[in-house]
Formats: sequence, C-alpha cells, structure tokens
Amino acid sequence: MVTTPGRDTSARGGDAALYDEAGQARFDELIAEDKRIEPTDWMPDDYRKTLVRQVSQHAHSEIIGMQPEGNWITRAPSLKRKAILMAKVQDEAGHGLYLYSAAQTLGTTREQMMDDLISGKAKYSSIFNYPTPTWADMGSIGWLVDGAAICNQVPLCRASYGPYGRAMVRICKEESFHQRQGFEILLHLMRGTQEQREMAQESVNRWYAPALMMFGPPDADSPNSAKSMAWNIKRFSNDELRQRFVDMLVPQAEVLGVTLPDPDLKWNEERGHYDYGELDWDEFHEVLKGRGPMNAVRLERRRTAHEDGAWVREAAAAYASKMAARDERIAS
Ligand code: FAQ
Repeated sequence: MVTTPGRDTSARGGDAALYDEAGQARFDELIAEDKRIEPTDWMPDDYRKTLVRQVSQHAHSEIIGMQPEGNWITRAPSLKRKAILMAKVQDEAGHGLYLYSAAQTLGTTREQMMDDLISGKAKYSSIFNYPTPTWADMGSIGWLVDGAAICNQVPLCRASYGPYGRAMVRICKEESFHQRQGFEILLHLMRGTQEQREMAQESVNRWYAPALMMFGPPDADSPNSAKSMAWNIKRFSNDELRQRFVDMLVPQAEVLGVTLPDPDLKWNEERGHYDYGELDWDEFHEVLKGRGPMNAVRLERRRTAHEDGAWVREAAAAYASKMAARDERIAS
C-alpha cells in the first residue's frame, strides 16, 4: 500500500495488517530525530497500543486518585485547608480529562476506557489502593505521591507522542504545587505538638514504600520499558527514576524532621546515590491483582459515581443533538 509518508491514518483502530512501509520509515525517522508523532501521522500498531495502555492507565490513576483525598474534604482542619484540598482534587479531575482526551486521539473512546476501568479490567496506579485514616495522609500524599508523580512525569513532557507530552507540561506544573502543599502540611504538623509530629511520622511510615513502588517493577521485571524507551515515550527506566526520587527525598525529610522508614537507606559514596532497601514486590503484585487494602472500595465508588452521573451524560448528549439539528436547520 502506497500512502503519503507520515499522513496515513488507515491504521487507526489498530489493524496490524495495515503495515505501511513509507509510514514506518517516516515514523522511524521522526523517532530517530527525537521529533513528535502527531495523531494524524502513521504509527505502528504496537506504538499506538502502548500509548493507549499507558495514557489511559495514567488517566484512570488521576480519576481514582481523587478518592483518597476526597475522603478528607469535609474533615479538613480549617476553611483554608478545605479550599486548598478541594482545588487540588479538582486539579486531579482535570488531569484525568486531559489524559482521556489525549488517549482519544489514538482512536479509543471515552466509553471504552470507562468500561475497562469500572469492570476492573484496566489498571490504575497501585498507590491509590491505600487508605487515608489521618489528616497527615493529605501531607504524605502531596509530598510523597505527588513528589513521585513529578519525578516520573517531568520526563514524560518530552514523550514522543505530541498530545501526551503537551498534556504533561500543564499537569507537571500543577503537580509541583501539589507537592509543595503536601510538604507544607507535614511541616506544619512537625512544628506542632508531640501528637501531631507522631501523626506525621506514622503517615510517612505508611506511604513511603508504596510511593517508591509507583515507579513500577524493577527494570529486570519491566516488560514494557525497553520498547517504550526505544520509542521515546519513557526517557528513564523505572529504577533510574526511583533512585532519583530517593535522592530527592532524603534532604527534604531532613528539613521536615521525619525519618524515612528504611534501615538500609544510606549514602553510597562510590555510586553518588543513596542505597535503599528491598521493596515488598509481593505486596505490589497483590495490589495489582485487585487485592490491595482499598481496591474494592475504590472501584465500587467509581462505579456508583458513573451510574449516578448517567443523567448528566444523557442530558449532554440530548443537548448536543438538539444543537446539531439546529445548526443543520440554519445551514439548509
Ligand atoms: N501501579 O513494564 P512496566 C498521580 C504495571 S498519577 C499499577 O514497568 P510501564 C497523580 C504496568 O502498567 C500516577 N500498575 O510498565 C496524583 C504494566 O502492566 P500492563 C500514575 C503498575 O508502563 C497524585 C506492568 O505493571 N502515573 O500520582 C504500576 O513501562 C496524587 C509492568 O510494568 C502514571 O501513570 C503501578 N505503580 O511503566 C493523583 C505515569 N507500575 O499495562 C491524585 C505514566 C507498573 O503491561 C493524587 N505511566 N504497573 O498490564 C508510566 O510512567 C508507566 O506506565 C509506569 C509503568 C512507570 C507506571
């Protein structure tokens, strides 16, 4: 099949049989030159599938990620804290929406992605399957979870797929604010009473290891990394980013006055990095299989919210078709 290089959209929808030699050559050239692939460019089916997988999982993580903090909106300790938390949770909703839109440019639909999420087929970040029993958890989520998200996502601003990379730029700016507000919550607690300091430390103890696992399995067990890195989607491996995160956390923990719960954490002069202890990968895989502490609750909540929102989707569709009919009448 001969097509205009780089403009063939016939492979949309994922038919691997629609191999396009010229399109592939143009794609390879763009990747080699570290340029962007845009939605109308021809792209290999596997590249499209990898992106749909990663971008939709990322979107689901933002949407499910609203729940652990949403849990504290009504109980935030002051009006100011409540307003900040509410704004943060709304930001996460926005991130989910940009990312669903980016995934839609790859030929998948919002309905398909939502069905996959609420049926339990799609993955979302393991971190959101842990509970938030104390106010200090709002600090730990901001400091550790948003901190890990930034480490992971800043390189994604240079992802080869244009709509994903561009969405990440704005997302990272907002995550950076989120990380600081979490740090500030913990700092405030650490400068408070003994009880508040203990609450902050107890929360950091629970969130530290799961936050390190957000970067994904060790490189040797990461089946998707090699391809994603060859395609300039991922720029660094899971372990490289995890190390970067640990190195960033240690001085920040000193400022806060909290202890990171890892007896093996120590500076390695030779490597120029902090060594850290083995993580519990069995726990990670259990969470991925849906058996984490909050998996069932998170999915049930999402399902209910989806069902409760059916009337909004129906009303929006009815309004859109009314407007389309009106536009047609005016045009004819
Ligand atoms: N949780 O081969 P790899 C946030 C899966 S957003 C669950 O290494 P890959 C904002 C992986 O999907 C947080 N599953 O995979 C916020 C794959 O399964 P599959 C989300 C995980 O894609 C803050 C399998 O394991 N961020 O926090 C996890 O090359 C506060 C093998 O793994 C993103 O999604 C995990 N932690 O690397 C919101 C960033 N790790 O699909 C609210 C974009 C791995 O083959 C409050 N994503 N898996 O069945 C990425 O950078 C990558 O997808 C990785 C995984 C690094 C997550």
